[in-house]
Amino acid sequence: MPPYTIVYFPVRGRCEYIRMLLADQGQTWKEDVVTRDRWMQGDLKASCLFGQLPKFTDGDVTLYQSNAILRHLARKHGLYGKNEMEATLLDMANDGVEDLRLKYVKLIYQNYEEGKEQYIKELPTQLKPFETLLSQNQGGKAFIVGDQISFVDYNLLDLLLIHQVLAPGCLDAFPLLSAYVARLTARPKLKAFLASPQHTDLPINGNGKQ
Ligand code: GTS
Repeated sequence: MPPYTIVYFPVRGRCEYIRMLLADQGQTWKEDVVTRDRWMQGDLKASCLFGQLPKFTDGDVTLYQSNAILRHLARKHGLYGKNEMEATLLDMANDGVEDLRLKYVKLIYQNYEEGKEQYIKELPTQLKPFETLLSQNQGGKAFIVGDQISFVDYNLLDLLLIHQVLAPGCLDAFPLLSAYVARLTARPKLKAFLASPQHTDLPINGNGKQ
């Protein structure tokens, strides 16, 4: 029995970076898929701390908030940098990822038709900080921070992959980010996960927009 369970809607959404971390770290987990009908019954929502999914269980521990789940797993699996300074830089980078993810979610769920063109126009400005961060760490040849993979790498990789679907070619002007995506997605366990039906069969978002 795997110790981990992900309780979430049948989408990649805010769980795909958690799944990527688990898969790449050789962990197994159980999926408790919540259909729209089940969610609409209301009792599960009422039982969730913030009234939202994902919910994540690790043995007896129940967690909410995808970034907190990611950080919990990072602490458990040694993915939070080698020292305090690296952990601080990882927190900064993860907040940057979350800022752009929130903009993306707003576009997808609230403003897709009207906002997409402008969003894509402004995307280079949004992506540039990550190219800069990479360039400051071993010339961009390693991870987002330090010389070992961290929770932020999974979060950033997911963010970049979903933006490549929204705006194919959006990384073309960013050689370090492009190479970073190629490098990470070639990691054997991650590559296998990304090619598996567990990933490919799930829509990115809950409303069919991507
Ligand atoms: N900050 C939360 C996190 O990171 O976990 C946001 C969670 C969230 O927005 N959940 C949405 C939800 O539960 C689903 S999704 O946007 O992640 O796909 N929506 C249903 C509801 O009733 O609010």
